[in-house]
Amino acid sequence: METSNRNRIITLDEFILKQQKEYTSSTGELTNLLRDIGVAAKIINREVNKAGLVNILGVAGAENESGDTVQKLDIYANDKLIECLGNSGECAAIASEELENFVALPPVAKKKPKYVVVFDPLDGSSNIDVNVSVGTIFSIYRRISDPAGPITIDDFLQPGTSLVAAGYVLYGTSTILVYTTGHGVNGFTLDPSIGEFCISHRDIKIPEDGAYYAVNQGYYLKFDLEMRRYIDHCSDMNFGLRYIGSMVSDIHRIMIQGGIFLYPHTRKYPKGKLRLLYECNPMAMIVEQAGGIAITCNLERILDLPVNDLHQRATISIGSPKMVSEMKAFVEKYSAVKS
Ligand code: P6P
Repeated sequence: METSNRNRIITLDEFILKQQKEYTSSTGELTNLLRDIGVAAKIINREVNKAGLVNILGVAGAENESGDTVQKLDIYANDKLIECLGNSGECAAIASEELENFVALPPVAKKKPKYVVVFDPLDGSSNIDVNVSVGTIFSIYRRISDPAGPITIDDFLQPGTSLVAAGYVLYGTSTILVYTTGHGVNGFTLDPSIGEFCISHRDIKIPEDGAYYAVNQGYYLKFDLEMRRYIDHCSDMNFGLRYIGSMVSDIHRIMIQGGIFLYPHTRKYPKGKLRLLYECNPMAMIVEQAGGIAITCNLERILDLPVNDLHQRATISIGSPKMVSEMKAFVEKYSAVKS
């Protein structure tokens, strides 16, 4: 009896290789890089799942470049990503939300790496000690500096439109890796019994509309008029407020169920809290590839924003096209009134 091909296990590695063959331009380096990230995700997942049992809970004491208190698991995830990205020799350098500056990786014999990788190793890490989902966010640029010379900061200060790939790993009720190389978005769920990420969400398309909004309601009175009026609209429409304080978790829910995620500017974060390089750009590429919209609260497209600093912040409104368009209408109406 012929088994249905559609239901057979397709691992992340097999899928990446298949995608490589479909795009003649790729010569295997990106495949190796994505595989390195998959290995790091499995290792981080193992530690996240037992964080309560070993002495990696709690705060490491330091503050990272963004002023967030660093959790021990942040550091572990950061170090594992760097270690795994050094395996195939396809990554020339990394920039991490946990580190002040970029780090060039040691060369691997005969390799001339043409990519740099940017990551937030454990986003939402304040949730670790209370057993709420956290995530890893990664994105990949081609290096633009002279291949014969050293990596420069310009290799990282590229707009989101230059991204080659972006993805996230959500360490939740199950562990899922979602990524895009610009040809749609696919999700792979980790099967611990075989230690493989297996395809579970093919060609993800974000719902056109939604009934959930994600914003830190506690800052309502600190938002500008137009954002308060849009949030009032969400409440008038009886939309559900879902906010986990972990961007990967909030965005993944929106990718599946539809909705909008907002982080406007506040007095504490006049330029917005979220980091353009480590959080906003990768999430914007993924959401746009799934048919959604990602703009700032001043209505600029996230992926078009010039990147001037590794730890640059941005405001963000991202999610279902219909909801982001409605938010846009409120900004156009009320910010005009305000000015
Ligand atoms: P707030 C986590 O620190 C993070 O960078 C995102 O994952 C999350 O969406 C946001 O900040 C939460 O910020 O100010 O609402 O606690």
